[in-house]
Amino acid sequence: MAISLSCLPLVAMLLPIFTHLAEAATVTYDFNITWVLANPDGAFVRPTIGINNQWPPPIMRVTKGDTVIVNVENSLGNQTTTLHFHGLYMNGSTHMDGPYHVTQCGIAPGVKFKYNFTVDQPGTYWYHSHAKGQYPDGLRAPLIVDDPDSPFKGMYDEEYVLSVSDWYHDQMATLIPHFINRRNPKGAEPVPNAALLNDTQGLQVPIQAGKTYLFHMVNMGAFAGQYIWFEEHNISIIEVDGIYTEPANAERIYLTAAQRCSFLLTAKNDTNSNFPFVSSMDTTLFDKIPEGLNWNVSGWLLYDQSKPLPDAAIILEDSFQEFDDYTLVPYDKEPLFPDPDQSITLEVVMSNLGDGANYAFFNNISYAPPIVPTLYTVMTAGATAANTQVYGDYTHSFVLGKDEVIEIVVNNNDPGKHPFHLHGHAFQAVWRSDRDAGNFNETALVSVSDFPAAPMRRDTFAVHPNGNIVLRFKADNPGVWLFHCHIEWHVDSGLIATMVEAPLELQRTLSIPQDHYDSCVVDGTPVKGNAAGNIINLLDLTGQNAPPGPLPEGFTTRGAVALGFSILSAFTSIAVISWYGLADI
Ligand SMILES: *[C@@H]1O[C@H](CO)[C@@H](O)[C@H](O)[C@H]1NC(C)=O
Ligand SMILES: *[C@@H]1O[C@H](CO)[C@@H](O)[C@H](O)[C@H]1NC(C)=O
Ligand SMILES: *[C@@H]1O[C@H](CO)[C@@H](O)[C@H](O)[C@H]1NC(C)=O
Ligand SMILES: *[C@@H]1O[C@H](CO)[C@@H](O)[C@H](O)[C@H]1NC(C)=O
Ligand SMILES: *[C@@H]1O[C@H](CO)[C@@H](O)[C@H](O)[C@H]1NC(C)=O
Ligand SMILES: *[C@@H]1O[C@H](CO)[C@@H](O)[C@H](O)[C@H]1NC(C)=O
Ligand SMILES: *[C@@H]1O[C@H](CO)[C@@H](O)[C@H](O)[C@H]1NC(C)=O
Ligand SMILES: *[C@@H]1O[C@H](CO)[C@@H](O)[C@H](O)[C@H]1NC(C)=O
Ligand SMILES: *[C@@H]1O[C@H](CO)[C@@H](O)[C@H](O)[C@H]1NC(C)=O
Ligand SMILES: *[C@@H]1O[C@H](CO)[C@@H](O)[C@H](O)[C@H]1NC(C)=O
Ligand SMILES: [Cu+2]
Repeated sequence: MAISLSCLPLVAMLLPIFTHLAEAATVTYDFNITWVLANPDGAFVRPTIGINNQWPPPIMRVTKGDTVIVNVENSLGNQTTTLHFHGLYMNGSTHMDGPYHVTQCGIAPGVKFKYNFTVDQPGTYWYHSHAKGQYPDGLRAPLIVDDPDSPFKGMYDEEYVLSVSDWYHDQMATLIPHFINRRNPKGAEPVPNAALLNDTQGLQVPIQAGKTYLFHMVNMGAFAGQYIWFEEHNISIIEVDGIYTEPANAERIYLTAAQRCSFLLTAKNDTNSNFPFVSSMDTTLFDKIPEGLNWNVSGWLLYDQSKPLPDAAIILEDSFQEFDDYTLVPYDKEPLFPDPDQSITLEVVMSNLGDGANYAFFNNISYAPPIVPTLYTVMTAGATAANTQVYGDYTHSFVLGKDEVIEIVVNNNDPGKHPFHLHGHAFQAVWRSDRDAGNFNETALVSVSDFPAAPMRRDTFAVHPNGNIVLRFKADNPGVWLFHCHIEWHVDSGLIATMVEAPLELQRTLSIPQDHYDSCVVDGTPVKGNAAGNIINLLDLTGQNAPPGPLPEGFTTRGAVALGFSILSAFTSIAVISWYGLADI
């Protein structure tokens, strides 16, 4: 293990030089997932999930066309895990996508598990745990795919990877039960304790006068969107979420949790001073700003080590020209997909269930993970796999036909922003309303020409408070793909739907390696039958996992809270068990 790890940076550096000569390479990572102590904001030492006893975890760096092997060993001792490679299409390898009880079983403590996939797309991605709300505990890092054929080759001198995130002092295993709790009936999300740039604060980035730098930025936070600006330097956006764009000038960018962006930054021609840069958490997401919170983190473009490091200026909110990612144009100008074969409308609702806690719903469904991972139901349900019922009432599954054009309309009936992410695809972002626009109403548009001719594509796109978005994609990637809000709190409280794409084709084409099934044995997870594990009657969901029942008729939230205190105290632990209890001893 030590050998391949220490070789990796070297391999990564040499690869781009040889790509034109070499066949696509196989890049192997050995990831021993372990608890380590870390103190990235300088304020609090805490147990953090690292890799090979190090934190931050390593940046993965491969070249377009490479096959990637990630040998995972879970050495956490007390938590189950999985890894998701965010933004990679996993074309032909949906079983390597990672979400817990969707495409695999949990990787229990002591278990080894191999991810094996080919990367055929360039750009800026990240990998993170996709189990039990776990990644904010540290198990997340950038994943960069170098592109020998980039249209922007030659337009920059150096590259930097730069992550941004929020940071909590408490562990998710502590915070989630406080969040999903009858004592928090409005569902106020825990507010981060700090913001980090590259998993630290006060980062110094060496800059040489006159050079142009390509920055790969990733927001790998749990919750907060971030505004990022470099004092007295504009940037030129050239890629978002793996999709090249026509270069777009910006004074300041906004990245929601899970979004990425590459941009060019041209250095000044002199070294007279160093310049602060700032990442500032979007405090409109927070119910309440805790006393003393510093929601900013800054670093410096370091032109000259001997010169002072000035404090970041206090910038007035309206002094920036706002940049809107909906206006970006993809470099390849892929035209707007035609009218959809299937249109799915999802309304975002926050409401209380019978335990008095606050849950997130698409329409009337708050997600609960199935007993049998959805992909394994696809593989064992025969012709019934084309019937959404087999996936249960709480996975919120939609069956998509091969190569259909799919439209997803999200109507946000909530006063918060939500960044929506689709696995397995980059979608066309064909429409985004302003805040408070209410539901999408196609007939109220002047015509379809209100949609861009070549819409921006990305894999994570925010809907404004009480507004709406419309997304389109082509179902050309057989697999089981989640669609969910990427605020990890809302994943925990159920804001998830499941796209089951071309299930019968999957049955014919996919073969799942034995170690995946072996992990299920340790985890005690059945791998056959419907969402409830019924192999006799595939439409009988008796015993399926479910969120708590509805509020009793006539109870207001306030009433439910009082009721919760008196007689339903057991339910909170049931809700939490659906995220923790299955594998955490
Ligand atoms: C993984 O890490 C654990 C905990 O540090 C250690 O006991 C184990 O030997 C490591 N595994 C390998 C293969 O190095
Ligand atoms: C798991 O282990 C870590 C590291 O020792 C510890 O901080 C944490 O409290 C433990 N429990 C859970 C439920 O994660
Ligand atoms: C990865 O998958 C490919 C294609 O299925 C297979 O040929 C190869 O042997 C696998 N590699 C490893 C290390 O398992
Ligand atoms: C951020 O950290 C990574 C990993 O250590 C490093 O490769 C990269 O250069 C850093 N980025 C900047 C802008 O310093
Ligand atoms: C940045 O762009 C804005 C808007 O295009 C422009 O007004 C400003 O002068 C530019 N600033 C720099 C430092 O280039
Ligand atoms: C730096 O100097 C070069 C060559 O004179 C010029 O083309 C470029 O615009 C200058 N860059 C800046 C940021 O002023
Ligand atoms: C964070 O930065 C913004 C923009 O400069 C400023 O308005 C705000 O006061 C800063 N917040 C804190 C806590 O310093
Ligand atoms: C949601 O509503 C639909 C349509 O009214 C109904 O068929 C379904 O049973 C409901 N699901 C849940 C979980 O309440
Ligand atoms: C949609 O817009 C049309 C045209 O403005 C209007 O007549 C119709 O009532 C609207 N529908 C809804 C559901 O708001
Ligand atoms: C998946 O691969 C097929 C066959 O090469 C291709 O037609 C399709 O566009 C790919 N889908 C994605 C999402 O990359
Ligand atoms: Cu959300």
